[in-house]
Amino acid sequence: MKLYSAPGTCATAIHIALEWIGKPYEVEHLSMKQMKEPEYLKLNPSGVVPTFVNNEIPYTEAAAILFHLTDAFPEAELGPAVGGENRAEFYRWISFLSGTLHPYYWLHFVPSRFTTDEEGTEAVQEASHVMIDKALTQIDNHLANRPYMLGEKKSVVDALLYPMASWGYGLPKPTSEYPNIHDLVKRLASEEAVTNVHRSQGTHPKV
Ligand SMILES: N[C@@H](CCC(=O)N[C@@H](CS)C(=O)NCC(=O)O)C(=O)O
Repeated sequence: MKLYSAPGTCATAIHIALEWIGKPYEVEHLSMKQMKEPEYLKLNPSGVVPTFVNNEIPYTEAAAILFHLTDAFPEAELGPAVGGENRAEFYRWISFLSGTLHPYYWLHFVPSRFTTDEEGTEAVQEASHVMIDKALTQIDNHLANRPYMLGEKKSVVDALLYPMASWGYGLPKPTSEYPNIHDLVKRLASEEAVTNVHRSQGTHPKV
């Protein structure tokens, strides 16, 4: 198993999931430039991370990879089983993080991609902060009466939230102002699996 990742990105979630699975894997950290090279584009035509390769089959899209790993390694209990209680919540939150929260961050990190007005990037970022706050508030409220996103049990939803909540520490309203998310990030950051991921990336927890 091989993961193509980059430090601090959403691919961190897949890296955490591989640590939780506990089987041998390798990781290659790519630069933004390497993600656009023809060899890599053959694996991931979007030119982004993550890409997960197993038995020479490349898998792309963080959400799809997390669903796949959950079903391929049931013994690792990365999420609820197909047809089981909570599976719909599992789809819901992976979709929300990947399809709603994550794109809001693009406006913050690469605002120039979302306006043709050279003077307009600051306004794009400001708009993103409003949208990110709306999504993080929803997540924080959800976590008010449960320790993990799916209830009492940790899952790859929490792994996907980890990098996205970590990005928020650099925003005008930092993640520390969402107490339940902040608490979950702290608990995950103290895990050996997450420490191993940070070591491999050469990064540190934001908490
Ligand atoms: N929809 C894709 C988005 C992946 C994505 O945006 N990855 C970012 C890192 S978090 C990236 O590689 N960005 C490089 C770029 O946009 O050029 C997924 O969920 O896998």
